[in-house]
Amino acid sequence: MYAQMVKTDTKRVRSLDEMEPQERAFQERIDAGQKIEPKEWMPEDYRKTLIRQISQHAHSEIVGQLPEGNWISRAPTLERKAILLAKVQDEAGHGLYLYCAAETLGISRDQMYEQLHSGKAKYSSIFNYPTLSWADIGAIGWLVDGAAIMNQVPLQRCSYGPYARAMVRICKEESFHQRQGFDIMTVLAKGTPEQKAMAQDALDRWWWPSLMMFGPSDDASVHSAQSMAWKIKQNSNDELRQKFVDQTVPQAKYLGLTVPDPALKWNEEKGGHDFGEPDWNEFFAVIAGEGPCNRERLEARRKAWNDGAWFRDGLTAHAEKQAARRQASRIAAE
Ligand code: FAQ
Repeated sequence: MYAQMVKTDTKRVRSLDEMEPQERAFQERIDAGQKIEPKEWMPEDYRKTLIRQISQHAHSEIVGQLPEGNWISRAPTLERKAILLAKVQDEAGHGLYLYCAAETLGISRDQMYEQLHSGKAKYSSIFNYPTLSWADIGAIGWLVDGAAIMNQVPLQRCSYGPYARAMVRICKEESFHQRQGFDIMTVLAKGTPEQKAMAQDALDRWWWPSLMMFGPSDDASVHSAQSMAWKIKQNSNDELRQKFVDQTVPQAKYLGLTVPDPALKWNEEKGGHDFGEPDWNEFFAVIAGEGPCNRERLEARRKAWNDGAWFRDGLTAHAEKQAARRQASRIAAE
């Protein structure tokens, strides 16, 4: 049923023989593992695909600050507060590197913000779920940053240079985030029965949305085939989801928590876990704006933008004054 809810304009990936000479030369560079840099020729669809993915990724980092920001003032100790504050600041930094990478493709930051605030641009579905308890902060670090790393490590080898290079630092920081989340979960899971129940409840609520972060299943993924041919993506959505499940299930076992999936079972033959299907109707509803917190998240971003208008105006006025001063001293010197 969910397959009917995705766009069906999946383009067939063309072979080298079907391409014009310039495009063929471009594809051969990609096939040879060369990086593409901003000023070089690229097919228009390659540029558009990168702008779409990088800007969605940047928006996810920025909107992703909101669920955790909710707990900065309520973290249980001063140390936890300082760690969480640093993590949320890192996410802001990731958003900024990624906006810079997207700008090298010819879109302005104002255009990207406009797309986010108008609801035209997507951001990761995961950030439309609420953070109801302190254990949710542990679950986000462990599962959400864990899924982000699984998806982003291969992006360090993306064919577009600025995106690949931005991902190197981002992945290092995400790794610290994942460990801090697992540390919170460890303390709770090994704590009192109430703390353990809180950790289990967080796992129950974040497990399926975390699996959805990898995108629709391969047969419903509109962009995967072309993005993989261009080496923007190195792996399909289902491959990464499988790797994430295989990595995370032993961690849940170590914590003494139960993954909320009755179909979860080790499959000796394939050397990986079999697991249940995420609720794709829920996924498509969330990315269409109907998740539990979509409205609240967008409202918070629009408010931050509007509240910052006086500061942007001040910066522009200052830059204009300085330019006028430079111009006046140039004229005086002539
Ligand atoms: N949520 O054909 P595909 C983080 C859309 S960062 C929303 O498979 P594609 C750090 C997709 O855009 C998390 N929309 O698409 C952090 C497309 O729609 P469109 C973000 C989704 O691009 C941690 C349509 O569905 N990471 O967590 C989602 O080949 C903690 C069809 O899908 C990235 O963005 C989704 N989950 O593959 C921060 C990584 N999945 O554009 C704070 C880079 C799919 O045609 C706290 N992005 N869609 O309207 C990617 O790797 C890819 O873009 C995928 C989707 C894998 C997300």
